[in-house]
Amino acid sequence: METLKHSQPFIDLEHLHGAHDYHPLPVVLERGEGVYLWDVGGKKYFDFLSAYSAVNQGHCHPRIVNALQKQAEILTLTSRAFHNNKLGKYMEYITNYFKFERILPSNTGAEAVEAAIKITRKWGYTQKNISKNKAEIIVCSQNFHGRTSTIISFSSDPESKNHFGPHAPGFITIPYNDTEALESILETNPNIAGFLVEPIQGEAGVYTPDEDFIYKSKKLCSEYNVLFIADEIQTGIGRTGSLLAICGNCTCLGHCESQAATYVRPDILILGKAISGGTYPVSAVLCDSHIIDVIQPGQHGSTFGGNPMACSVAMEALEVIKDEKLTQNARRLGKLFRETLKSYISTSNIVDRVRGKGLLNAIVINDTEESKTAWNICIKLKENGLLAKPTHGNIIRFAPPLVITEKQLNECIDIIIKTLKTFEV
Ligand code: IF1
Repeated sequence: METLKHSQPFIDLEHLHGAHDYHPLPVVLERGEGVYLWDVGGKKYFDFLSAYSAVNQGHCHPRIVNALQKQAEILTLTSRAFHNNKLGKYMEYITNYFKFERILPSNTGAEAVEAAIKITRKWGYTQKNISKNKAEIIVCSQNFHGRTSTIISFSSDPESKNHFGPHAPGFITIPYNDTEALESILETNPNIAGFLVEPIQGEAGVYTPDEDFIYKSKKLCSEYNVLFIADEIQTGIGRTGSLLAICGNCTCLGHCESQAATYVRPDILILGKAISGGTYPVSAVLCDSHIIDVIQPGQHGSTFGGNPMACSVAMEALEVIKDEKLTQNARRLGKLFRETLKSYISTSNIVDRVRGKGLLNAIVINDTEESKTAWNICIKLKENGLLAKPTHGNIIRFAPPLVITEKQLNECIDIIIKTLKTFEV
């Protein structure tokens, strides 16, 4: 009750003056460090959401904060009307890091997805000779790619889509993880410019597809001259135990030199969130010259895209992922998390299963989507010092910062199991 007494005035102000576009857990946070968060009453929590995988490097990572502070004192924004001394270096750094020739820098994830859609459509018209305004992009049901008007046009979530029409045309939906459905469209429809897909569907409830789904989809796209567009905004940057989730089971743990058989190189890679370690909005579209050069001066842009702050912070945040071997940590501790939970689940009647990859995991609660059980479990987890939130109805996502140690993870597993046991019927 102590904590709520401190928190309520902050919650009331949000309710009184803000849009009610979220239903947050009743906690008001004021400080973060590594895997920890503190609320305004001084209570300490483990963060098991990581701001939807934007804080892979841990809250307020000293190296990233230092980069932010230093740049903030020198130059924050020039716009792209002029050059600046950070953008070229950042472009060279990130294209080498992910092994693509070029980058289009932007700010939010949805903005990068929108840019990828524009690039794909224009590539379709100018390189594949699709008739004017006839280009189509294939997407998967249960997708989440952002909340702009174009993107929600192809959402299958009524809450994201309804009452925001008229919806943008030019998208065809197939079931996720269904390469037969993909092929049946590719072999009959000459207007397909691209296939936009999440390697793991985060918001849908951490759906991990069949091992060969991404590989087979990319192969089909190559056969039918269609751009394979990977949205790694949530799954990228080490979260799933590979630098990119599309690396599949490639053992490179990032910076793929091995080009292992299962390695998939998308035609367009979309990144966001943890590019900056959660300290600044940074997103990116990465691809090669023959694709990105369909965009000529005056045909795309944004005020903040590629600003010196974003460049400085992103280079440091990506360096931290490498230096601290966070991809490898996510792979090892993710396995420990799922194996430990699986043994508890075998005896549980409240949890149906655990699924995920690396440190992007979720449990499915043995109750209906409409039930409040998952929410109530998250309220109890909060009281027990761990913050997580349901994705849909009966699914709880668990995604701690990748800097978590084995000792901290075991403490969190104990909290999770202890809490779940109080809901056993
Ligand atoms: C919300 C979800 C997660 C994303 C993928 C693009 C974007 C996101 C795969 C857009 C953003 C955020 C948005 C936030 C909650 C969160 C989310 F629940 F919405 F779906 F993580 F799963 N592609 N995801 O996950 O990036 O424009 O937000 O920078 O809108 O509620 P953004």
